[in-house]
Amino acid sequence: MQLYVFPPSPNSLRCQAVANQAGIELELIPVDLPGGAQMNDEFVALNPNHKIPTLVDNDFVLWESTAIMLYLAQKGPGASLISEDLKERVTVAQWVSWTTAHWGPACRIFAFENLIKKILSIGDPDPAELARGKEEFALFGAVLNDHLKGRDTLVGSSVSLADHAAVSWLVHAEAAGLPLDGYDEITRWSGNILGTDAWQQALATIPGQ
Ligand SMILES: N[C@@H](CCC(=O)N[C@@H](CS)C(=O)NCC(=O)O)C(=O)O
Repeated sequence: MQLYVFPPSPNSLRCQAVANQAGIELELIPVDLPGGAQMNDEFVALNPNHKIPTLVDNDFVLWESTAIMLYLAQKGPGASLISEDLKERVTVAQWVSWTTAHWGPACRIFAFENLIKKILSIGDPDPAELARGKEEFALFGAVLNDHLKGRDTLVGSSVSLADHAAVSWLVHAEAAGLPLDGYDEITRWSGNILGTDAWQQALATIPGQ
């Protein structure tokens, strides 16, 4: 299986972490996003949204990181990442959806303003956007922090797609300037999840790591 990635992207890394936990070896194909390689005809034919990650499994093509995680979680020879318990399964879906709808967008404001703008040399952080980010982060960070009290994982007792999805936004927490002071439960949990072999192997694929 080939996974088209932009190595530092949280959306790529979460898929890689799931593949590692599921025991799937992926061939990683880097796509030069700053150079515009995602607009090449060959790539757009795979993903008309021109976005990574994109998975190719022989003649099957899949895009959207949450769908790719779900596929990899059920395809691997390793322990299944999908709980047999219906309520656990839908609660995982709840946290994955929440990450897509709320947590990711809140974190992305900081990543864009403090990190991506610098990398692409497209101007200084916009204080109004950072203020909006702080409001969003306060709202959704509190939800995550409160839920994690007394827990090591978001759902059940093993690391699930919920943890992989939500933690991916914390990979660049320091460089993005995420306002994590006081969110001790998030810091504890993310340190543990990002310290797992599955995440360490994924993070090792970022050039310069
Ligand atoms: N909802 C998508 C988001 C994917 C996404 O935003 N990918 C970005 C990099 S993190 C991208 O490929 N951007 C290139 C472009 O939009 O041209 C997913 O979860 O896979």
